[in-house]
Amino acid sequence: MSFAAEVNFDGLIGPSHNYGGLSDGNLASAKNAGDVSNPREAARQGLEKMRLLVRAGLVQGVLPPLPRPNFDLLVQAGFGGSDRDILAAAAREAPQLLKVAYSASAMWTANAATVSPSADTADGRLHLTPANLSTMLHRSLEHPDTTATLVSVFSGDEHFAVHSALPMHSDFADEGAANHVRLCAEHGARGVELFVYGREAGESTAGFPARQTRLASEAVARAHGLEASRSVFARQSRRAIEAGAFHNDVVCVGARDTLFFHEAAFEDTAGALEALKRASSGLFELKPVMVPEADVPLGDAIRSYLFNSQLLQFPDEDRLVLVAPIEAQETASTRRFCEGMVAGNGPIGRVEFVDVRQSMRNGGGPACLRLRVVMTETELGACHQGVLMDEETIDALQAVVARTYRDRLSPADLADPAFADECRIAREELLRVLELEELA
Ligand code: SUG
Repeated sequence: MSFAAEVNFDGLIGPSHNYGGLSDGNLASAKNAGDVSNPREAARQGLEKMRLLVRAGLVQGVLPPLPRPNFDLLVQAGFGGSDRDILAAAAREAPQLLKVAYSASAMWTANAATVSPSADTADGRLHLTPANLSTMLHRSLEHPDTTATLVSVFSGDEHFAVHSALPMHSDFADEGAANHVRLCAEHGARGVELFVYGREAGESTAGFPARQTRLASEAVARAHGLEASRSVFARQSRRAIEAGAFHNDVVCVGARDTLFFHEAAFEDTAGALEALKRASSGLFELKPVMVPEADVPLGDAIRSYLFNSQLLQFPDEDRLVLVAPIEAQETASTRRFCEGMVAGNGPIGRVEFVDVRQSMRNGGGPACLRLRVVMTETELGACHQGVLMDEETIDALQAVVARTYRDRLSPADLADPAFADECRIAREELLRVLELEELA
């Protein structure tokens, strides 16, 4: 087994962060639709969360925002002429589409891709499959640019395999790592990969959409060359989806040998745990931490986003640290649960609360904002170095954000033609800091 680090690649929140109300089944997105957002503050909060991990001695990466507005969408929708003509006509005739074209949703990099570390794959390479995000129109626009970013960051066939997104059809609906958990003894050791899906291909469900199919999860596992005996496919409970858990990571997070989840997360909890125990035999002993409904009602879990936390091994601590949204401290049941949990002798020894409220108001907590990539030292040395964060680079990005981002953005402001130029200039400056000008 070679040494490996878990690198969190956070999405750098883009200048067009706004409350579009675009995600059916995402309660926060619906509740805050039309509100005024603060992109500058959103990006600041995200960068300070990254700083916390850098200071803790973890390896932290960043993925830049995608180009917005997405003119391709507007042209495909029949708008033509100059950029200004296109924006003016879209604002007049299709304001909903303009919101879609401006969405900064790529900030939630847990949905950028599914990642299998080289310790798990047949060819010994690190595999990434960009998620097609086919269920939501605004998110379905992400994967071509996300793929380009991943190819730039993880370049070189010797170590990395960046696959194409799955076919754009609802049978292959894929939301990436938000429905995927990797468990292991040590990051560098062979692990078990848990894929959580909400429906079968071809199955139609009433109510809120199930954004991941079993077929999509299986296709990713196959492409990554995972061992069948070390892969588990479990169905997310319909009840969780109907309560607003549009991704499994709203009710479940895992790290190392620990799976922290709500009682209502899976359709068949006993079956899922049994399968995980079987898959991990000989590798590690699974430590499930199930939160009962009686302690934390599902509604509180989803409102507070307790489970949408980062579960991390800090270098100087014996037990895992849960980096949770501040809303989980402000919600009585989840705060009480956390207090009891850390006072006990389970695998989670501390909870650190962070303020990512701007993202939370669109349904994105600390876990949504990061893509976990377990990397060996060689892989770390082979990837693009400009995206690996230290405090100076975070300062440099903060300076760009402070200078180029608006601190007030309402959906009506998207009609301002000057805003498109602002977004382009801000992104170009960020790309310069990250030495990724090729993506401009
Ligand atoms: O896909 N919100 C995102 C939130 C994604 C959270 N990610 C994870 N759970 N991993 C979504 O629903 C809202 C955009 C808007 O309404 O403007 C949005 O896309």
